[in-house]
Amino acid sequence: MHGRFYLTAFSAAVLAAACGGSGGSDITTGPTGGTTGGTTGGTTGATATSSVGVSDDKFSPGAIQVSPGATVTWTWASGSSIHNVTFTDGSSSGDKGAGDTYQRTFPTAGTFTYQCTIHAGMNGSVLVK
Ligand SMILES: [Cu+2]
Repeated sequence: MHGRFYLTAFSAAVLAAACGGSGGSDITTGPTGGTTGGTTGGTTGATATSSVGVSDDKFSPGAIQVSPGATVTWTWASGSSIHNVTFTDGSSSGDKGAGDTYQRTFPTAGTFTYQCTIHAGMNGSVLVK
C-alpha cells in the first residue's frame, strides 16, 4: 500500500517537471543577423562584399561572401561602443572603438564565423569560395 502511493506521487512529479520545461524558450529569440543578410544576399544569404560595418551590437552585413585571397575590412562606425571581431579559429581584432578598422585576408575557401565576445548574439560569417 505504501509502495503504490509512492509510485503515484513520483509519476505526478515527473509530469510536472516535463511541463515546466516549456518555460525556458527565451533562448530561441535572437534572429538579428539572419534577416538583414537574407534580404540583400540573394540565393546564398551572403552579401558579396569585402567591407563590413561594426556598430552597436551588429555587423552589417552579417554574412558576406568573398573570393579566395580577398582581404575583408571591418570598420567601426562613428559613435559605436567597443567591439571586437573574434573568429572561431582564434584570429581576433582585439577590442576596438569608433573609427577603427580591422583587416583579415582569406587565402583559402571555407566558411569563417566570428563574433564580438563582449556582446552575446553579435556575430557574423565570411564565406570564401
Ligand atoms: Cu560588441
